[in-house]
Amino acid sequence: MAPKKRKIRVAFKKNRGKRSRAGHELREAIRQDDLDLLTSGERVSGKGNLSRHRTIIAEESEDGQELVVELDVDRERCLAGRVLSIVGAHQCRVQAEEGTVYVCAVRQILRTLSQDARNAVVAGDRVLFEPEPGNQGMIVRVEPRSGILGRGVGRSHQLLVANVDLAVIIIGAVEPHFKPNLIDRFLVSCEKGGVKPIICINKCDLAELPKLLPVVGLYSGLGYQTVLTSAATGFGMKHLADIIRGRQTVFSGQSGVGKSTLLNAIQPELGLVTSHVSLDSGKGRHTTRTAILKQLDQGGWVVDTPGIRQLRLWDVIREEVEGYFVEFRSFVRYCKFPNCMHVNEKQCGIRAAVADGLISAERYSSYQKIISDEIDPD
Ligand SMILES: Nc1nc2c(ncn2[C@@H]2O[C@H](COP(=O)(O)OP(=O)(O)OP(=O)(O)O)[C@@H](O)[C@H]2O)c(=O)[nH]1
Ligand SMILES: [Mg+2]
Ligand SMILES: [Zn+2]
Repeated sequence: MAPKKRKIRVAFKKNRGKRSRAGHELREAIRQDDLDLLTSGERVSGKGNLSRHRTIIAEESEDGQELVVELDVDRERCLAGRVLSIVGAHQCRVQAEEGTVYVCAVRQILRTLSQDARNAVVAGDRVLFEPEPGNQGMIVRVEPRSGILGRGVGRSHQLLVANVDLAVIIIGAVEPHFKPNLIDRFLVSCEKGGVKPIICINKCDLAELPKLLPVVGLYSGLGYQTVLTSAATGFGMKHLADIIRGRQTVFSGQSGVGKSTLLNAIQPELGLVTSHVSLDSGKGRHTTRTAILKQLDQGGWVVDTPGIRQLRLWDVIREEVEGYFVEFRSFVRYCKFPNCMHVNEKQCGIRAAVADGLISAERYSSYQKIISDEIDPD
């Protein structure tokens, strides 16, 4: 379905005081776009700080989550490009279609309209920008996104990457110790964001393969492709390279699992910085600090992301979580209550299936933690 176009009115603060708060108020103002706000022109509304309104044309994404503004964009002057990475608070590196990389600022109104200024532009975004001398530029439009990965941070939402079609969730065969709950959260997040997930167990040179079979069996049994690799020995690397060829991929997982090392092994010229896992804690050191998009010689591109400890799901309501646990689907029909949350209700098909070993106890435990918003400690 084509995105809906509609007019909305945006309130501009006369005096930009505290920025984050202002962004919130502006967003609220946008939500009130009922009919009486659909008149064009500027006027003084008498609403104190929120005093200037302008009518703009915006496209809304299908889920109503995003607004893409078409405000006096002079397409003749613009180049199309893709955001490679964010630099500092308000700038990003953008690669134009012909290959040149520009350092671009982001037009204020795009920051105002995004639900959180940090999400105005993310790695993977397709943008239009006005080039300026010295390979600089100004982003004036962000194209509607598909295939996103994001997470909750505090009370807001942080987009990690946009326009990916494949997420490789990397876990370590040894340290850092992998957390099944984190994998399950990634899987939910991918399903929600329209991204196909696969699981990659790296550092297989350090592990006894038979010990990994239960994890491989569990996830491949659920239909998630699972690959075993060692960036150190090259084991499984061709397979992984083949999987990401020609695709728009994001590598995600805990710090220290080898995301950057795997990409360097696939294409050494990428020269991504890597670092040892701390011997004391068995944790990575958060070597990769920001999401970086890289073109692959074999076709396609990949975004290397910073390791994350936890993944708080965003915009996922309790009732929809069961739908993201694929193996629950055939058992919910045995629940007595149609609104069963599968926690302590009587005659629950899911709990019966767990008791019978038909659903894995780890997966059920992940489900419970997700619906109670319980995050594993580091
Ligand atoms: N033995 C072994 N070590 C590996 C392998 N892959 C990565 N490493 C090592 O693991 C450490 C962490 O690798 P990185 O690539 O920096 O990990 P990362 O996932 O990018 O970590 P962040 O950028 O912090 O998120 C480095 O010392 C790598 O050499 C592997 O397959 N086997
Ligand atoms: Mg890294
Ligand atoms: Zn139930």
